[in-house]
Amino acid sequence: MITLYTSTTPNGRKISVALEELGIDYELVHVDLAAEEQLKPEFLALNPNHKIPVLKDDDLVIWESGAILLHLGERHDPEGRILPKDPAQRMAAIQYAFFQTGGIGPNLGRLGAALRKEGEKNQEMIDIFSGEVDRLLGVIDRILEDGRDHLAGPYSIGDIMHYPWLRFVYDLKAPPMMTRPRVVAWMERIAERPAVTKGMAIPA
Ligand SMILES: N[C@@H](CCC(=O)N[C@@H](CS)C(=O)NCC(=O)O)C(=O)O
Repeated sequence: MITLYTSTTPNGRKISVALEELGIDYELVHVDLAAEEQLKPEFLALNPNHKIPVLKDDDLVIWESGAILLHLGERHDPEGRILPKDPAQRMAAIQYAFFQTGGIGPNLGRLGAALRKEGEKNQEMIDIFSGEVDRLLGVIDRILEDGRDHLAGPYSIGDIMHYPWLRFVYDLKAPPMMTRPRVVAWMERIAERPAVTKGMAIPA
């Protein structure tokens, strides 16, 4: 039995997108972050880092979205729908998943926090993080330059890690993305997948 502890945020949606792609039945627990449910002892017992997503797969409890996706790929993906079977593509998928956790994830996260900050904004922080997001989108553009459809070749956890975060940039029609048609086309290819539409709406 799989249980996903999640919320209406990009890190949580990585996992609902993957579960929908794999067609796995799962129970959903909506953790209300605004009400600080992640700080309650029951949740801290699952993840001492007090963050969603957390996945319970029978007796196994996993936190960190990249680790959860890797687990789903290893245990629940016989056809290689999110974790390719070809060894080189598989390692590329893992590489791009790690690339997101150290790249787009923290930089876009901190940019969002700097922009949402009440009162006087810290322009230096905004410039640093927006500059890094722009640079990272340039890296993705360069990766897609050889005509591949997805980061690792076939669709994979590498794309799933990036999509929910970059969806903000796409929806805002922000220039760092819109000036890169290859990146826009990649986002739109991912968006066309029915499992992405479904997973991005979870939890409602
Ligand atoms: N590196 C973590 C980041 C998870 C994360 O930042 N979760 C946020 C929501 S998107 C959260 O639960 N924040 C609540 C808190 O920090 O108390 C992952 O990839 O799973």
